[in-house]
Amino acid sequence: MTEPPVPFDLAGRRVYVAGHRGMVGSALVRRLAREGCTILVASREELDLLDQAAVRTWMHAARPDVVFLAAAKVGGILANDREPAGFLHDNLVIETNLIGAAHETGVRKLLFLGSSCIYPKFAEQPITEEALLTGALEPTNQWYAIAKIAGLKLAEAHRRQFGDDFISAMPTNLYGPNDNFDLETSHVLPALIRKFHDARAHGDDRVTLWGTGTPRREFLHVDDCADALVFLMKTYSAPGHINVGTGTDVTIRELADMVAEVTGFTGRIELDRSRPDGTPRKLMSAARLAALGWQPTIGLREGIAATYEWFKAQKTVRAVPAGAAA
Ligand code: GFB
Repeated sequence: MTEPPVPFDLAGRRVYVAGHRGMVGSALVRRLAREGCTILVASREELDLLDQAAVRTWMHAARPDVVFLAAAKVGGILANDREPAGFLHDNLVIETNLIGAAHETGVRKLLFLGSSCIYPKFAEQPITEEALLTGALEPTNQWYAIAKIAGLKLAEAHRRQFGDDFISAMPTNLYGPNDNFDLETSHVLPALIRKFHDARAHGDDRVTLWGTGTPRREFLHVDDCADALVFLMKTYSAPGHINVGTGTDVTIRELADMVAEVTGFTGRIELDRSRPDGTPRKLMSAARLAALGWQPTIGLREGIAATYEWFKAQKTVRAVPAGAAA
């Protein structure tokens, strides 16, 4: 059952985007420019989100009315598998600091950003919001998943205990400008853009895919994601989290063929089966968000081409090394 829309206007509000330099945070800043609100941001040097006292002090001084909690330690399948303590600890601390300070300073509305990896490894596809906590998680990213599940539950607990209007959104795999292009710590799509681009630039005739190429993944352009998050902030106000995706998926091999075609790479694609496949599939149901009235607009081929144009136009791109906060 989908809740009736609860209009919440952002015009004239003080809107804090936590994680504004990241891929999602920077897309939110771009999208919020159209809302007639005051956008608040804090650089890592100005505010260490892992420091509870600093977060409370900053929030009391800045007094945002609205918070988009897009700050997190994020990474691809290898980074998650190699840094379990980092992914669990840092994400728990960031979310508890910000949600606690938002409550303490009377923030009117907060949106917590999770991830599709919160769902069981073998959840029935497409995955509905009700599948949460119905089965075992994918081992490689269970640490990040448990932190994100805790965050969405904390937002729900604040609504239940204090009446705080805190909501949660669970986006699928995202890609676009300001992504992380480090070949060891990134997600698959930016990694493939960089691999095919470099192979073509260096005249290499082969590119290596991790795993078997058979897992399926759903990909949403980050500008579509930011539009969905602003839509939810302006219309949704209820306990349950909402999936944010496209409702369609491709195999990793199909994705690789698409990126090869966009980058003009014509060599061979090889498989490194020593690397993990992770979850075989994690296609989410987009029905609840569609019922609220939102649809994505950027197709995958179009989005990859636009991201590649952005990538080529950068002098340097973000490459977050292992162990660093994203
Ligand atoms: O995007 P990815 O790292 O994360 O991997 P997940 C997706 C699939 O792409 C896996 C394959 O089956 C990888 O084996 N793959 C093939 C590659 N070549 C590459 C490559 O060069 N680099 C990478 N990274 N993958 C993440 C979670 O899972 O999903 C995060 O670990 C988060 O916590 C994110 O939830 C949304 O999609 O498997």
